[in-house]
Amino acid sequence: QILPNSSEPLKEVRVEDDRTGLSIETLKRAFADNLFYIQGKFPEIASRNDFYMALAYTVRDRLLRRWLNTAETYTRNASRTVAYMSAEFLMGPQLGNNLINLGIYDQVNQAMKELGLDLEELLEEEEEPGLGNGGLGRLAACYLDSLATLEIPSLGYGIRYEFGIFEQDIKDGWQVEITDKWLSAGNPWELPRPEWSVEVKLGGHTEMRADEHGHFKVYWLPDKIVKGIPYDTPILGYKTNTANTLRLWKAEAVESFDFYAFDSGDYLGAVHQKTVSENISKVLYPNDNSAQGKELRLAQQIFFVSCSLKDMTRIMAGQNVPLEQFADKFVIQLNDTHPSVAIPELMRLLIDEHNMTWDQAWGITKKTFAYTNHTLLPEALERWPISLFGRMLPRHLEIIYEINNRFLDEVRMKFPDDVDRLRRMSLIDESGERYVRMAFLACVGSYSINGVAALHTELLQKDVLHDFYEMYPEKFNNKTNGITPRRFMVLSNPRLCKLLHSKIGDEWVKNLYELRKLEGFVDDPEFRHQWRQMKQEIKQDVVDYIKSTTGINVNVNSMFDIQAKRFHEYKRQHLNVLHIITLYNRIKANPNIEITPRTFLFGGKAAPGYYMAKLIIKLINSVGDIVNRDPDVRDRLKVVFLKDFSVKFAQKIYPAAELSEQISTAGKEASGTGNMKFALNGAITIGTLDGANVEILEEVGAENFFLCGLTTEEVYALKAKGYKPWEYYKKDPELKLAIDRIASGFFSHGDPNLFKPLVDHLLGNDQYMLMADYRSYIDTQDEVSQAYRDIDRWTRMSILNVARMGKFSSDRSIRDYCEDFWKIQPVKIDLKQYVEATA
Ligand code: CR1
Repeated sequence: QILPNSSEPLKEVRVEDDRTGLSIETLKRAFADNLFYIQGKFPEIASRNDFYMALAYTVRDRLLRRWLNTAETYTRNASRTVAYMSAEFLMGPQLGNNLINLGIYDQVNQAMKELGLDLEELLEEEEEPGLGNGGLGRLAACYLDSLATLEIPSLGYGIRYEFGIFEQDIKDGWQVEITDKWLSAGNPWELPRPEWSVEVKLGGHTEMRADEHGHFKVYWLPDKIVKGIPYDTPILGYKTNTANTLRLWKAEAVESFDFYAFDSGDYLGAVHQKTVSENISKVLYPNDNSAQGKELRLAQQIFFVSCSLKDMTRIMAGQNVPLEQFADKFVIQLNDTHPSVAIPELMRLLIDEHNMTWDQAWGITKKTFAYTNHTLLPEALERWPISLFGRMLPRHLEIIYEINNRFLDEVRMKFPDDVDRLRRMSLIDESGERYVRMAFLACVGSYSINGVAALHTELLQKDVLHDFYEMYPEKFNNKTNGITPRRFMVLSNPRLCKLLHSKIGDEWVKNLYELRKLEGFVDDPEFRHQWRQMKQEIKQDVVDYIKSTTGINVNVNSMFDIQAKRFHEYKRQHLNVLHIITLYNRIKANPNIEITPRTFLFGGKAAPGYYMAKLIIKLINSVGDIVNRDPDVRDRLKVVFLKDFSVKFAQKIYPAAELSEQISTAGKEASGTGNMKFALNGAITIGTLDGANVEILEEVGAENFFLCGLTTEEVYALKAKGYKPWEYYKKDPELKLAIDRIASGFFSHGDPNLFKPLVDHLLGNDQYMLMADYRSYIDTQDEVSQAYRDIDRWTRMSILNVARMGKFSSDRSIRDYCEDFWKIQPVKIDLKQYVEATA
């Protein structure tokens, strides 16, 4: 209660139309106002960033009413809410997306034009928040967009990293990492909420003591306390009034440290403590699909999870919902195991701080959490050494032991006399150094466990989580990933949208299955012609971009063959390189050979500590240096590495793609989401039967997809029988020549050592079976080249890929989550008229 003694409600807020109006005149005035009063600049001395900021604030003003009305409605109704907990949110630039979702892109474009400014340039100016590594973080961002669009009450909870994913430069063909100072020019989209700060305990020890009633209780005496400050960003739905919240936590020192310094005179010591605290939210760990067993990483996890849970209890208190109803008020979705310490943390809060019994607390916890697994790779499954875990979270370790004891009793009851099963399923790995197995903790503490594509879920059940599937079959379910068509079509591919608009309207933006209507035009030669023309224009933009950034001349009539994703051996960018070398070798053997001209485009970052992935980047650049310069090639092949792949950059690239490379070893890519973005923009996939490729193939039809490689069963069978990569090399002359050229130093100025580790890997154990898949891949690529020469066939395939992508909207994914186990209904937001228009 803000005004406890007042019987009068607060007067309605009245602001002039400049804060809210959507007419071009009003937008211009508001822009000038923000430039003057927020940026403190007049046009003659304003930088491009000042103009960007002025526009961003103009747009933010127009979001605020929706945001506040949404919060007000949820508060009043105490609406059931999804809390999406994720260590990563790869949001991409906000301005363009907000213009699209507010439906004012064209007005703002016009307003800027009238002011002599170029909206495109201002959009370019935005530093995107790169608070994620790849698919997992971007999925979280797509889900927030769909949650808001579907009017589902939700909160995203994560970390406000001061430095996001590093910026990638390429020097002499090698990746070089530069810190990402995304906040340096200011972030107009966030609002700090210091009044909702919370404290998080770390370290120390626990003690049993009697409380005031003589009951024994556990007390945790930490040796460190850190403060979390929430920063809120509005997440507006597409053409709805719903604006949900992304709440990211920044770590700061608690004030007591300052007092301590004052008292003790240890000023430098206290300042040091301050730095230690602030370090927690300093930087995103730049690993994709591999666990980072570092103390600071665990500190990040408990930090944001504890802040978020306390925030949720604060929200409940504000809405007069008793804590007993936690699981009715919130469902917490764990985006992989990174937030899974939330399970013991909620137990601790309910038992130690709110005096519930174990059974009561466990009953609530088990009904609150749902866990999404994103990977089968063993190196990505998180486990924490007991010693480290216990040092930082002594109370949580006790709770995990107790959960484990009770859980193992349950296992014993269901599977009597099966000692090996107990060993396999224990939350504590005791095979060597002892570890806490976070995925198992997530399975035990959640009521739902889902994989991210049909094949992935099946493999989880058969393999990685098989024992848990036998124990709790009812918990398992599949939720195939999706992507938001707002960002990855409406915002990034205006040309395609215009063409779609002319034929099938715009319904597809909210209901992607509507794209099916395109099938009716596939036989219309005029439409196919327009389709090709559109693609050509987009490609020309990218040709110009490549020319201006790299100096490389790209043939706009060549096939744009793109692989853009994180660098990882299982994704096999080097298999793609073997194809490039094979084509090159064919040209060298016969310079007049008929060859379909191709431009090979690569984009993606490697984890800074992942040597082999960085070597593959170097290989691409080295092969490019030779191929691009060789006069025999006569510009029929071009290899371009596009540095610093990001969301912003991805938006430029997907629309230009004609062939999408999705060639991971079967059974390794949990889902993939880039595969969906490419196909939705009219690229045809060459891919293995892996992750969501399986479902894409199913949707678009085998005749519109280039399938290659071993299946998962074949991969397993071959491994079991004894895989000998060398044999493939010996038997296939094209493969042998390709490898030999790398090994001989042909691409490394005669140095045979540079790529030796890679060659040794491939001919040694070849964990990801490139040698086995090479021939199938090359033959399929030859079919691709053939198909590309048949312009009509290719265009039909492209149109049908777009037409049949309906399933892969993140709206469908989110609807599935809602109906299947979140059990949340949409809540309509009415826009309250705070404002009297004056214009
Ligand atoms: C998977 O590798 C999937 C995304 C999103 C990644 C990728 O195939 O599309 O998750 N997994 O579900 C991951 O980052 C830690 O695991």
